[in-house]
Amino acid sequence: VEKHRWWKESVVYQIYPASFFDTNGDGWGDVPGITKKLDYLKDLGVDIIWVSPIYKSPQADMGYDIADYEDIDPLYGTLADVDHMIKEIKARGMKLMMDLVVNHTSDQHAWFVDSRSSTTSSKRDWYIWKKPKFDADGNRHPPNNWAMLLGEANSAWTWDEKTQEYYLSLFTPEQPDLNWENPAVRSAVHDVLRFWLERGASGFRMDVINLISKVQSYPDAEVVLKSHKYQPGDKFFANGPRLHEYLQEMRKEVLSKYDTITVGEMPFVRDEDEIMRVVGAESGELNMIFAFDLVDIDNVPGDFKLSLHPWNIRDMKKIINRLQRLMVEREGWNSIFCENHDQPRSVSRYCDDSDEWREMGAKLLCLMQTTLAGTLYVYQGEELGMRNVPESWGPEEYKDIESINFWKKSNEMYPSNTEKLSLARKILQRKARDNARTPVQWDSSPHAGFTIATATPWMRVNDDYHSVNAAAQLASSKSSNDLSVHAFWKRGMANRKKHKDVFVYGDFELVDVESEHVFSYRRWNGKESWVVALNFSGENVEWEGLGGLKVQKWVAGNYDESGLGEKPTSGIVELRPWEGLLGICG
Ligand code: TEU
Ligand code: CA
Repeated sequence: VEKHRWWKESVVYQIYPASFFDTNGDGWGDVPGITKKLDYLKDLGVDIIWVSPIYKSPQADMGYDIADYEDIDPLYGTLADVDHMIKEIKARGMKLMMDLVVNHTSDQHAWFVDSRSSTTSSKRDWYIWKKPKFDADGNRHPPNNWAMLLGEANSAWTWDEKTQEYYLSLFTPEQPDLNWENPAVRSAVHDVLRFWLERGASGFRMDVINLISKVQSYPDAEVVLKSHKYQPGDKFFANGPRLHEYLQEMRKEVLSKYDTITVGEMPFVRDEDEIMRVVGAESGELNMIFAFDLVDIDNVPGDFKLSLHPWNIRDMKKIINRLQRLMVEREGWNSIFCENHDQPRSVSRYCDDSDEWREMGAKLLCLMQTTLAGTLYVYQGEELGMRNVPESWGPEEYKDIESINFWKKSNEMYPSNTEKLSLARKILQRKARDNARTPVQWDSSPHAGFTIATATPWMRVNDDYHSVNAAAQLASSKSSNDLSVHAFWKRGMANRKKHKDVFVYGDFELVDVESEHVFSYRRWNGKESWVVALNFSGENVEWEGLGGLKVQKWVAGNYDESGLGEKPTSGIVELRPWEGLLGICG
C-alpha cells in the first residue's frame, strides 16, 4: 500500500458558515464571506476547507437537517456563489470538502414530506416507521425506549398523528432517520455524492456515518439512567450489522471513481478492530474517522454528553497513544482534532482560558496537534485561541437546540432546585456546543468585524473580541520570541509539512507514561528523531520524564524562545505552567 497520500499531509480547516464572515449584513455568515477570506486561510497554511452544511435547510439543527441536498440555503447564498467559491479555492491550490449528512434528512425534505403523506406512499419505506406499542391500560408508547440524542430526556421516536405511526428521529423530531436497508435510499445518496464531486468538491466529512445501519429488531436498551424514562440506545443504532457493506458499496459505486478525501464522524466507537475495518489501508472504506475518545474525556461514563466528569492528563495520554498506535503499528489512518462545532473551545477545556494563560494554553495545544500523526483538522477561531462564552451569559444567549432542550428539561425536572439548576448552568457553560459557534473575531470593530456595524449577528459575539481577534494577532510582533497564537499555528503547520516524514508519517512513542502533569512523546523515522514535552498543568514541574533520553537541542517552545538555549537537555527539566517544548534528538 502506498504510504504517502495527499489527504494525510493536508491541513483541513473547518468553517462553520453561519459564524465565519457575513458579507450582506443579515447577521449570518455566508458563502461569499468564505470566498473573501480565502487568502487569510491560504496564508495560514490551509490545504482543504471543510464547510459545515450550507444546503437548503429549515435550520432546526443549524443545517444538519437538510431539505435539499442539491441546493444552497438562501441564508448562505446561491449555487452560483458556491461555484465561484470553488473556482477561487482551486485557484489557490486548495480543495473543498463538503459535509455529507445522510443518516437523516430534514422533515421538510421532499422525500419525507412524501413518506409521511400516507402509509402507502412510494417513499414510505425511505424512513423508519413503526407501529406504536400499547400497555395494559391502552396507553400509546414508542416502539422502544431509546432516548433522543439532542434532547436526551425525550424519546428517539416521533408520533405522526396523520398516519398513526412513529418514525425514528435519533437527533430531533425535525431530523427523521433514513432507512438505509432500502437500496433506493442508498442509490439516492450515491447521487448526492456524485452531484458534489462533479461540481468540484474533493471529498466529504460524513456526519454520524456509523449510525446508518440499525439492528433491525429495534430492541429496548438496557436501563442505565434510572432517573430517565428513555435510555442510550447506541448499542443498537451505532456500528450496526450492515455498516461495512454500505460503506464498501459507496466506495465501489462512487468514491473509487474519484480522488477524494473522506472522514467519517463516528461517535460511540471504542473497539479498535471495528475502527480498523473502516480506516485500515486494505479495507479502504473511509480514509479516516473522527473518534470521540478525547472529546468525551469529561463526560460521566455511560451518561449523556451534557455531564461533567473529572479527568487527568494520564487519561489523555492513554487515549492519544491508543489512537496513534493504529497508525504506526497497524496501517490505519486517523484525524487529529481538539475542536469542532459540537465541542467547547479547547483552550477552555484542556488548559486555562484566563487572560494570564489563554495564549500559552492555545499554543500548547497547537504544539501537540502539529506534532502528532494523522491528518490535522483546525476549527475556525482555534488558530486565534478563541475561548468559551463568558460565564456571565444567561441561558437565553444559547442558540443550539441541544442546549435549549437541556435547559428546558433541567427546569422541568428540577423546578426551583437552585443546586441542580446551577449545576446545569455550569454544564452548559463548560460543554455547550454554543461555545464554538460564536462569530469569528476578525478585528476590534463592532461585532468583531464579523458583520457590518448596524447588523445583528445571529449569535452574540464573545465579549473578549477587543483583545482576542485576528487583526491584532496578524499585526503583532513577528519575532519568534513573541509569536501570536495565530503566528504560532502558522509556523507549527509549516514545520509539520517541512518535516512531514517524521510528524505525519513517522513513528510515535510515549516518553513519559507516569507523569500526572506532563505529556511527552517521541516522533522519529530512519533519519530524524524529535521529542515533544507538554506541561498540561498550571504548576511549575521539575520534570524527570526524559529518563535516559538526550535532547540535542530544544528548537521551539511557547515561552520566549530566546531562553531555549538554557534549558537542560537531559535529566531534570523545569517546565513552567502550560509550557511546551519541541526538541531534536539527532
Ligand atoms: O454530531 C453527532 C454527534 O454525535 C455529536 O457530536 C453530537 O453533537 C453530540 O453527541 C450531542 O451531544 C453531528 C453533527 O456534527 C452535529 O452538529 C449534529 O447535530 C448531529 O450530527 C446531527 O446531524
Ligand atoms: Ca449573510
